[in-house]
Amino acid sequence: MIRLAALLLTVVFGLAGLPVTAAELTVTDGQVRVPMPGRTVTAGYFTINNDTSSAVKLMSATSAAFERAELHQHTHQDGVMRMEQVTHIEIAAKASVSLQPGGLHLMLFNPKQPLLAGESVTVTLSFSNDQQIELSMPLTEMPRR
Ligand SMILES: [Cu+2]
Repeated sequence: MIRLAALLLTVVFGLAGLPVTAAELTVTDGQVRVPMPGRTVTAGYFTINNDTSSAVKLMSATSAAFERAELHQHTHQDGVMRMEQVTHIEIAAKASVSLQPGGLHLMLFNPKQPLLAGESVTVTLSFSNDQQIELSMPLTEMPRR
């Protein structure tokens, strides 16, 4: 009976679009930048929330909209901003990691289709616990300076 009530609660929260408060891995605030004109590389950003009691690693990402996707980190070296590929991104138990401009990001190479602001692309994230999360990420314009 308790289990049924919990299940019903989950369904109700799910329908209402509110976060389901189960111990799990979730990804929020996903977005992919529209590439600058003439560029074939762009970046994606999102936040991984690890509500489980173990550390989890994001191992890789794929998107049917791009030829290749890599996990990258920005670094400052001698005053120059560089970026390098990382093998994984670890999210500690009960912690969140945000991929954001100037930090960790998803690097996306060679779009296979025109990318227009307002549309979205699907990205699949693979984690070390064998979980895969598929996300629809909206395409957003690069903020103007
Ligand atoms: Cu990069």
